[in-house]
Amino acid sequence: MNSIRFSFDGRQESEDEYQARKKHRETDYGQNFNKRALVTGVTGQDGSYLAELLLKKGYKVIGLKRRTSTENYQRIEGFVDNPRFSLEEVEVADSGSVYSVVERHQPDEIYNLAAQSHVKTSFDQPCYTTQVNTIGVINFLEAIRRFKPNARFYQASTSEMFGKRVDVNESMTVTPEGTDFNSESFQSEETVFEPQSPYAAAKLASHHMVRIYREGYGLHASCGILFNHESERRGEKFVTRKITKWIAGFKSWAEAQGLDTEARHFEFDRDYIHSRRSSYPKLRLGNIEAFRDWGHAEDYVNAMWLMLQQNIPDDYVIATGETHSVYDFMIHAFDYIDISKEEIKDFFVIDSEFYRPAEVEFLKGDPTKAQTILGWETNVSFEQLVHRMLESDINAEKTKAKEKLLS
Ligand code: NAP
Ligand code: G4F
Repeated sequence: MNSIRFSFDGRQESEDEYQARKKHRETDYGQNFNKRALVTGVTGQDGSYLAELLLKKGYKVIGLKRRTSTENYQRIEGFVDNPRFSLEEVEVADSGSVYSVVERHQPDEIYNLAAQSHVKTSFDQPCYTTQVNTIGVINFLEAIRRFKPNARFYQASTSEMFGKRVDVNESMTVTPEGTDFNSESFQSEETVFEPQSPYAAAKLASHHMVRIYREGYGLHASCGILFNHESERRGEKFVTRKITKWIAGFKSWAEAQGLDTEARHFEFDRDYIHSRRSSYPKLRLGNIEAFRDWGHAEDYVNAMWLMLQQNIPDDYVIATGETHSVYDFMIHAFDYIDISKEEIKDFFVIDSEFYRPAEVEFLKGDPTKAQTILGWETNVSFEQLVHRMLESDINAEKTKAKEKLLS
């Protein structure tokens, strides 16, 4: 027989309920109950997943977003009404705005995810990219130093900082120009940085600033050197989402013609796919020979949290350790709608508009340090990532088609 106990709000509760509540209190949720986290870039891909994770763990989360003329809450609609979540407008490149939010909220943890995050855009907007991606970071480091020196800080560094560099064994760093990348090539915390874009140069400056504030002022500041991570919430201008969204749109168009997606149903010219009734623009891409180490964003935000739970701040590579070319991503994605490797060539064109003045050809991270020290691991494979993104975009197209029918 369970004895009767009273919960903190005066309700009667059984021993089982009491034990369950006690266990809950002793888990992450309970331990973090009084913790306050600031998350910049909360309306972005990573910011939205991270805020969700922190709320689940019991944090009070202050999400920071920049001012926009229209609300862009698609990624945060699942938790925007959570009583432990609040939203504030902060421009990270404006020191006054950053100082004020840190001074007022006295956060325990700050996750700085805000950035002009598109590499190609950074060639067109190098000054703006540096304002946000470098000055924005210094603003937070200064704010912490002045107003909350014991706050823990996470900076979103990137594998783009490696640029051309790969290691091929423990003792040698090489520039891979003219050499073939092979399965032995990788980047780790020890690899030399050689950024290839204004985006990467701005991020590398911040990466060094974090280290300087950590060593110089003793701040608990860590950088995650994250390799590419994607998801159903990925921005539509990044290559993976561009491909999955195009495939979903094409599938929906083909179905509306009463056809399945097999190539024999269509005629092709350079830019269009024709059915008997209408045309669909081909997928336009740049360098499909680049290799990336792609993981799922949900796994990667967990690494950010783990870094700030360590007694000693440090920098960590976060990656799957597996690399695929953009073309390989396409093969897997098109296969999902039964378009074979041999047929893909009819469905896309190479467009110089999507090439960059300088490219990062090969990324493959070695996550050993994060696995060993943080106990971090990935749960979503490359194939699952491709399928999850496609399923989500295909479902969105179905909903759109239904709404069109009803309107
Ligand atoms: P994302 O989806 O582009 O999100 C970036 C966020 O920053 C958005 O919420 C954006 O606001 C906000 N932002 C941009 N400029 C701002 C400004 N001036 N002031 C305040 N907020 C601003 O990028 P993500 O993929 O989530 O990446 C998160 C962070 O990790 C970024 O710093 C990125 O550079 C870095 N990173 C990403 C990857 C990756 O593969 N995803 C890998 C390594 C590092 P809006 O919503 O209004 O646009
Ligand atoms: O999807 P992407 O634009 O991502 P990129 O440049 O690797 O940058 C992403 O990952 C970085 C981490 O390594 C982050 F720091 C950064 O914020 C961002 O999240 O391009 C991937 C590859 C590139 O080699 C690009 O040249 O795909 C190639 N690509 C080919 N056609 C294309 C396209 N990229 C885009 N965006 N659009 C194309 O049409």
